[in-house]
Amino acid sequence: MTRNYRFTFGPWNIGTGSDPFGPPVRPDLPFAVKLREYKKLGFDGVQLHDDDVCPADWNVEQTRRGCAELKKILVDEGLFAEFVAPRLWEHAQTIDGGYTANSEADRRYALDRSKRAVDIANMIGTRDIVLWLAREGTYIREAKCPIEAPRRILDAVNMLLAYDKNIRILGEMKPNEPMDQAYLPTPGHFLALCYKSADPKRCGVLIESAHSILAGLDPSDDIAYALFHEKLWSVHLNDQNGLKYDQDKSFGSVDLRRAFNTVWVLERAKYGGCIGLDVKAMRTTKPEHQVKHLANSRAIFLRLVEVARSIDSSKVERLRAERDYESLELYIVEKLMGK
Ligand code: 3MF
Ligand code: MG
Repeated sequence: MTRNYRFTFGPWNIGTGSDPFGPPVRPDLPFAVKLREYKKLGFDGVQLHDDDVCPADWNVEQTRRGCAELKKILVDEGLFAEFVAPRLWEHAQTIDGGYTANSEADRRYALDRSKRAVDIANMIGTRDIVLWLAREGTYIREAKCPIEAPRRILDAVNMLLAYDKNIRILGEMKPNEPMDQAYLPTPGHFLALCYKSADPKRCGVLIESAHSILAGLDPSDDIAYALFHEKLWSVHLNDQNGLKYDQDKSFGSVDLRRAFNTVWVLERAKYGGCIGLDVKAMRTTKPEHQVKHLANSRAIFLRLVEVARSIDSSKVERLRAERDYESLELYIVEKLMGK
């Protein structure tokens, strides 16, 4: 059963526990050490930011060497690279956003850096580029032109599609954090942009559970809508306790029924993309336990796959036909309680 799904995570998912109010509480593991954990934990592939592969200021030759080194480690470990995401939110030239910055020089930096992420993707063997548009938003709405902003994002997407005729763009939308307000806050917003792009077939989404929850939506509905468009190309499954900061809690750890909805939808659609788990360990987690949240999230996912597969669909159909949603609800909740 497990062979049906390929599991991935990013090196940022093994972290030091630092938060805006306190310093690291666990040592920072070297990337090569993290890579050795993947297979042990039952994972198959790695999600990467451009500067997880090598520093963003390296020249062409250094970058080529950095990519070759990582590629070799991936091959040796039996892993694949799922995607590369340009990290457009840490550099001084992305303070006011990447593609939507008011400064033309800063926008140029974001575009050049994104093209370089495409080069890196080619060198490590993936065609998927994820755009988490972290700072494409504002703290005050008057700061930028809200009509021009989506146009600039679209121009950037088109520029990347033209730069390499093979890559795919996956928008990972989030309504807030780090910005107060994002320009394209939900997957639906990005899907509309996909159809306006120069090559809609190569534009789709990565949907993160916590991001949908922060937008007040059920992740399974966002996921189902993207599946309807045949544009769900990756997921970041996790959980989120209400409308707070982005918590990246272990999948299913807050709302098991909501997690079940997600798995049930993916199962019904025979979703073939990777199951990315964008989860963080609690700050209280000891160093020796710092990868448990990844193993746990994967285990909860697989357990919910079993539950989804045990659902008697003829019973569901009968209860639907009778409009007996009360009994249908009890049936699902009892399944979740192990009955
Ligand atoms: C933020 C995120 C990001 C993205 C990552 C890859 C740091 O809420 O989810 O994690 O997933 O940048 O796109
Ligand atoms: Mg994410």
